[in-house]
Amino acid sequence: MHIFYNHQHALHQGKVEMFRGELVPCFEVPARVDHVLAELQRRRFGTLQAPQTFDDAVLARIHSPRYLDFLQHAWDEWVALDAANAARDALPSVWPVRTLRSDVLPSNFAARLGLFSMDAGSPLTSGTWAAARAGADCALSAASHVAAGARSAFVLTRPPGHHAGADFFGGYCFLNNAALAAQQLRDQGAARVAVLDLDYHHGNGTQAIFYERADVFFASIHGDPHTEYPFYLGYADERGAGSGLGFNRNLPLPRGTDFAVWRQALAAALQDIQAFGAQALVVSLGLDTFAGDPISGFKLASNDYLRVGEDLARAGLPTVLVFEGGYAVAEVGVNAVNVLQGFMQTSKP
Ligand code: OKP
Ligand code: ZN
Repeated sequence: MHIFYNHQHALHQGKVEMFRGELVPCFEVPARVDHVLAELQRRRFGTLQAPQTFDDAVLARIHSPRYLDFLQHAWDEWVALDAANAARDALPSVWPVRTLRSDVLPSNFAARLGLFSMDAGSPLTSGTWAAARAGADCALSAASHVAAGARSAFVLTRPPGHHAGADFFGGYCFLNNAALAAQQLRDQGAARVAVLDLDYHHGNGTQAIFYERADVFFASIHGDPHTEYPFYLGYADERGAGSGLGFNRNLPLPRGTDFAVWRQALAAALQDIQAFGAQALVVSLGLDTFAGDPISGFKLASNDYLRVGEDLARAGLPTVLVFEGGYAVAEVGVNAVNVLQGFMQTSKP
């Protein structure tokens, strides 16, 4: 399996996120990807592949031009406010909720930071744009590789992507790598593409991006948003809208769910994807379903990830796997590579 590794990932290195009235150290740290890379090398698994570079026009297939423009220049604007900001992360603190306008683009930087974001837990740093941009190139390259006939590819990148919408960041995500990969598969000839989101947190960004489309089916298994982030999306009654009605499937599960129950949800999601007639599959591969995850509530064990990979391979579709969450840093490498190993062993002829 070709691995599209984002060599620039560590340029994004948040210091703090807002939690219960305090700034606490970030959970989403560079070491996460370092552990996956080390485990790939330890097992001599896969071949590292340099990504191609795509122009911003390809990103604009998913993200709005005004958001891309904001993200690209945000750090310089932040430092221009106060030279001392160079040593601080930029975190939003004001948002245009119901009754407030989001069509007007204020000139005030804090106002735009809030307009283009959904929480105060996703620090924007000096290298955020460079890291996210290089990650998007990895996702697009992996999709092109699979569109050209490869059975599978893995996108090893951070920051993650599935919470990022067409025009906002949040949940540690800035550019939606899985959505970009799905769109690239469409643009390179797959008539119907499925995105399967296995991260513990609902992929609100990906769902929203494709909600009114019948050509991209979105399925997600995640912690019940009544109690789990992102709270405001991911309920079972969200089935798509307009021509996208029937092309969205959410499978929320309570905190404490174990692998036996989670695996039944996986079977249901894969069944929907087959019934849809997907020609290619993008997996948002979060490993925060692991029992030891510090911010999540499912109970999967490391060995269960081998079975996850096997189940995914049995779907028989050309597959792009995209790294998302997973915050049990010491175990995330073993868990991620277990999925890939299970997948490869089962997809071999
Ligand atoms: C990103 B991904 C923890 C608060 C959690 C946001 C979680 C984002 C998860 N103190 N806030 O889906 O893994
Ligand atoms: Zn997550």
